Amino acid sequence: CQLWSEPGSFPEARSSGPMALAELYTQYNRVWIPDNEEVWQSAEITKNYRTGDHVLHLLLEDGTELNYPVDPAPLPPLRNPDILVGENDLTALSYLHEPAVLHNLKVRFVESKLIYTYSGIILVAMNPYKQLPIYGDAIIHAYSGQNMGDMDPHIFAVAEEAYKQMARNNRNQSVIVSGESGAGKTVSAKYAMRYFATVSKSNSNAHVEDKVLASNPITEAVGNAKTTRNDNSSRFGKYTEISFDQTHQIIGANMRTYLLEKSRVVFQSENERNYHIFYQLCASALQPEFKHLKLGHAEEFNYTRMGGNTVIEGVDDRADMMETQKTFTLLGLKEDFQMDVFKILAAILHLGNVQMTAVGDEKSSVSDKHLNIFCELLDLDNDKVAQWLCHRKIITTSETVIKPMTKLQALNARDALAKKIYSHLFDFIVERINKALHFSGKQHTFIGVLDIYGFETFDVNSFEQFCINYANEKLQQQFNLHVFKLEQEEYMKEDIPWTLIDFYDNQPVIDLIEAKMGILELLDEECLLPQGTDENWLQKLYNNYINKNPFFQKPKMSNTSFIIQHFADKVEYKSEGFLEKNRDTVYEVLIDILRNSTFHLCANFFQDHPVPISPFRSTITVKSAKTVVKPHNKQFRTTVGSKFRSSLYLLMETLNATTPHYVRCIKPNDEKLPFEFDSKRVVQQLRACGVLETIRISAQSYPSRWTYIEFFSRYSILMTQHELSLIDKKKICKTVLQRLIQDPNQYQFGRTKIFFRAGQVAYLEKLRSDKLRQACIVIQKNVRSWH
Ligand code: AOV
Ligand code: MG
Repeated sequence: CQLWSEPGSFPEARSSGPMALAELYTQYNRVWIPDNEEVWQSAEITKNYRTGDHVLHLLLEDGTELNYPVDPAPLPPLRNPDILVGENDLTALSYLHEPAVLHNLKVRFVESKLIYTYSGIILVAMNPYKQLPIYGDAIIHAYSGQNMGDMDPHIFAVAEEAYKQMARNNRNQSVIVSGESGAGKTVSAKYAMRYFATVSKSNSNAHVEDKVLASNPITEAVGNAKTTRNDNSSRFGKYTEISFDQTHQIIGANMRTYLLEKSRVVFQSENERNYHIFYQLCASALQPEFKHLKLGHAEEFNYTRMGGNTVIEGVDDRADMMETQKTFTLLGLKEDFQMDVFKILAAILHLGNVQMTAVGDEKSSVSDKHLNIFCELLDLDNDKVAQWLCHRKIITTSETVIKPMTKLQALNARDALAKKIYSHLFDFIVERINKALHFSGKQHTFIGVLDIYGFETFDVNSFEQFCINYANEKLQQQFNLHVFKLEQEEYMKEDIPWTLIDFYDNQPVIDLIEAKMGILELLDEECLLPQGTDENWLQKLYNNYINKNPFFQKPKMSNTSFIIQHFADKVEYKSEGFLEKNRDTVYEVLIDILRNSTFHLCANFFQDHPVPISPFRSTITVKSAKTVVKPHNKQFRTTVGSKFRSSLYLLMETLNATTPHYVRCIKPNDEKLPFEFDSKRVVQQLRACGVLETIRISAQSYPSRWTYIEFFSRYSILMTQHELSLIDKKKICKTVLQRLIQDPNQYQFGRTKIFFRAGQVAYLEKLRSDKLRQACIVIQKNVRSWH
């Protein structure tokens, strides 16, 4: 099955059958031809095409005439009749292909300022980059209780559909939001959550909806950051399950997070920032309650100033800090608990400022005021930390050796420690929010909202992109299978014989990544070898897959990368750093020191079985943590890749047990300009996020579905007097259609609807307009003869 990813290509199966094709290339009909700037441009046919002609005679919109070569090249895609343009459901288009979809979205977005469009079961959401007055409570109430098809497409319509189906079928639902960075996933997910909170306000459990919504600003403070693509980019995936009781009122929520981008804690590219919370804290450094953290301006810390710009236009970090504190309080997290969190964050910033000094080529040393503050904040022994930041312990079967580290190694050890502490803090905060949203009653059903990172491809792609794209492969498969199942159900409902649809199954790519002897397993194996290297691992990949797996390639010009043919695009990954990122190890001795801290929160991060601390209590009793015996810590054995694989597996299991609703966000331009439509960028995303793939599945089956009544009223002009005299209208439709379209494979008669293959409705439209034109000519002639 061919992927529809090359620009300008479109398999014929997606337009009409060959019979209808040639017949439709007649004068005045319009086609789409590839265009360098706009991806596709419209052109009118100036001369009827006959099978065997080598060119198609076209007139471009700027008045240029063009002989467009076609044989053996395929005929260009046909443009839909104008009656279909601007449709709020893309699958209502008769010609289902890329230019049709693109044009329709553009007309709606640019001319009508409509950001939402359906594509079958998907809601396509274009980011307007402008506040629109379409999200108020009045609009929520307008959508509440309505049917999806009766209202304009909207995120609230999708939310309503999920809510209604949950209530009607007593079944769990999911709203799955995807799209590339900056496309509007987080905003959409929040609107969906607000919808649920508003329509299901509970009377008894005060503020529970407020608490559920409050989880967003907190996770954004610790998990979002400014990137070059998005000032508020989520650097983790999130699935929030909102729980409802029997009366469909919210009773609580629970959230699961996926793979936080840890590297950001210690490194930010130019013009990017670390996590928002650090800047919020620095902006509050002079407040009396934060004085003991010994912080200052974000410019003073390595971990916050690296991107070169510590402020975001339009963002007030100090005000946001007050908001963060307020939200923590709303969630019931007391002030001294909050202060513990801030202490850890401050400690990380001080750790980042710890300078190492090279002692000769082999050794390094450290003594620094920031190290003192770090140790003071986390209650650690200064000398021990200084010693183990610059040395490591190597345990062999016969002996234990203490080896000095070079300055670079010591800096890496410092950064690894900072990342580890932060990721524990992140998990801990999520856990506490979950506790705050926990409920005592019985959950009847839930609606899950998934806001995950979209498919990514950069100039240089590493382990992070590999994981993100793997997650997207899994989601795409979940989606394909679902669409396929729905089609099947619709056919059964309409008593239509089941025709096999050839749909794109990405299982082979998923196998390449996660199956036995797949990329992840080979990576884990290499990580276990003491002498394992990125190069050796890559060599194993080459040996195993080159010329054996069609989804794996070696780039021609590189020996350090590999290419995967993802469903959305080919991506080249650089192997450097995969092992280290997958292992994610910190020197065990440093961990031991932290584990034995008397600062309970910090010590608990590193226990296998943490001692419970109540965030709701205002005093924390400190049991001597020194007595804790070091357990065998399995956590350091599980690799990041295998953990991610298991979490995705669980996510898929959850999603599959719910009724899914899909939202695909599109970023219309890279400049964040309001209502600006960059066709190239939009097409790229439509290809990557599966919108075109659904269209393709639709196009291969019966994309157009008309009820008998609809068909009768629109096409009665094509019916003969004799046909119209029959009583049974359904029978008339059948007779007429059999006469008009000879190939019985182009349509199916269902119980209530007629199902058409792609292009057939356009063909009927052409017959209809020809007939109307003839009728006009006859009328004109008659009028003339009267004069
Ligand atoms: P993302 O979640 O998809 O990116 P966001 O939801 O953070 O993207 O959206 C990025 C920005 O686009 C927002 O901060 C808003 O300024 C704007 N925006 C998005 N949707 C709307 C809307 N419906 N109305 C008005 N403005 C909007 V990422 O998390 O980076 O993958 O990682
Ligand atoms: Mg986001």
